[in-house]
Amino acid sequence: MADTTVKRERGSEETNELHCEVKKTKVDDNNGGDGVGAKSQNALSGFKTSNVLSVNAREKRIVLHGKLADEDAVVILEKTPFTEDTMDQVFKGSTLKLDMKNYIYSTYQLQASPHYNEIKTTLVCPATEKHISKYKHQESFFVEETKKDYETITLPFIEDQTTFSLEWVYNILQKKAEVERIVYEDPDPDTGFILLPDFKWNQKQVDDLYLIAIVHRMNIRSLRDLTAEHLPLLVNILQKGQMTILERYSLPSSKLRVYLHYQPSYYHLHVHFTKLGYDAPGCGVERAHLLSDVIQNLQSDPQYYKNRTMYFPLREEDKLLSKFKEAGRL
Ligand code: M7G
Repeated sequence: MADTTVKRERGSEETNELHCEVKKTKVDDNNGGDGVGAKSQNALSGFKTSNVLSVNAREKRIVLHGKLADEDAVVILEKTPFTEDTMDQVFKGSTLKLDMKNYIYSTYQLQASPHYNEIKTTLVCPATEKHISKYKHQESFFVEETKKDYETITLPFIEDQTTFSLEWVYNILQKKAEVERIVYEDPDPDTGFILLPDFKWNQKQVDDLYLIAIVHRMNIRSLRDLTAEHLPLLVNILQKGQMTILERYSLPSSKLRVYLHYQPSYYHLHVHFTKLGYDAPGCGVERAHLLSDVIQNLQSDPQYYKNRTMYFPLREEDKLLSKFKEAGRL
C-alpha cells in the first residue's frame, strides 16, 4: 500500500496577531520558528461563540463566529484525515467501548490518546464583515461577466479596495511570515513565484495535499489580466510546481490538479495545486480553471481572457453580486 504520510520537515492569517495571539494557538511541535508550533496556553479558551456560520458533518468541520478579547473572530475547527503510520499507536494506546454486537458485526467508540485527536484550528482575528460572510453558508447565483461587465462592474469593484486585504500575500513574498513553510522559490521578478502549503492543509498526509504558488510579479489581479505575455510565467509555475511536488511529496503530475480561481478571493495572481481525488473546496467547474487550459487558450489567442465572457457563482451577500444586480445584469 502506498505510504500517503508526509515525512515532515517543517511545518498567518491577514490578522493582527498582537491582539489575538494567532501564532501561539498552533500546537504542532515540529513546526518551529517564530513561536509557530509552540505549545502554549490555549489562546482560544476565552473565545465566546456568537453564532455558527456553517457546519458540515461529512467534512467534520464547523465554523464559528464569536468574540476573542473583544475582537470579532472566526474559528474553523476541522477533524483531520488519518495517517497510516500512526495506526499501530492509535490501537495500542486506546480504550474501546462496545456500542453493539450482532453476528460478525460490532461497533465501538475508540478513545485514542489526545495526541491522535488533534483538531485543525484556524483563527481569523480580528475578523472583518467580509470574513464572517465568506465562511457563512449562503445560496449562490451564477453570473455572466462579459468583457464590458468586467470593465464597468468588476474592475471598479476590485480597485475600490473593497476586496480582501492582500497583507498576508505580501508577508509571504517579503518573507515576513510563513518563511519556514516555503517549499520552493523561483526569485525571478518576472517569471518567479513562491510555492508553499495552503493554510487549509496540515501537511501530515498527501491525500489532501494543497499548495499555492504566489507570483512575485505585482499587479496581476486575476485570470482576466493574463495575456500571452504571461505565458513564460504560467509555464514556469506549472513545470517547476509539478517537479517540486514530485521531488518533495513523490506525487507525479498525473495526480495533480493545478488551477486558478475565477473569481478569486485575493486579487494577486496565485495558482492552486491539489491532489486529484481530493475534493478540495473550490475545485469545481464553476470556479476552477485548469492552468494547462489557461496556457493553451493564451497560446491560441493572446487576448483570450480579456475578451471572453466568464461565468462564476457569487453568494447572496457578496458585494460584487449587488453590483451586478444594480447594473441590471442579474
Ligand atoms: P482564492 O482563490 O483567492 O480564494 O485562494 P478562496 O480562499 O476563496 O479559495 C486563496 C487561497 O489562499 C485559498 O486556498 C486559501 O486557503 C489560501 N490562504 C488564505 N490565507 C489568508 C492564507 C494564509 O495566510 N496562508 C496560506 N498559506 N494560505 C492562505
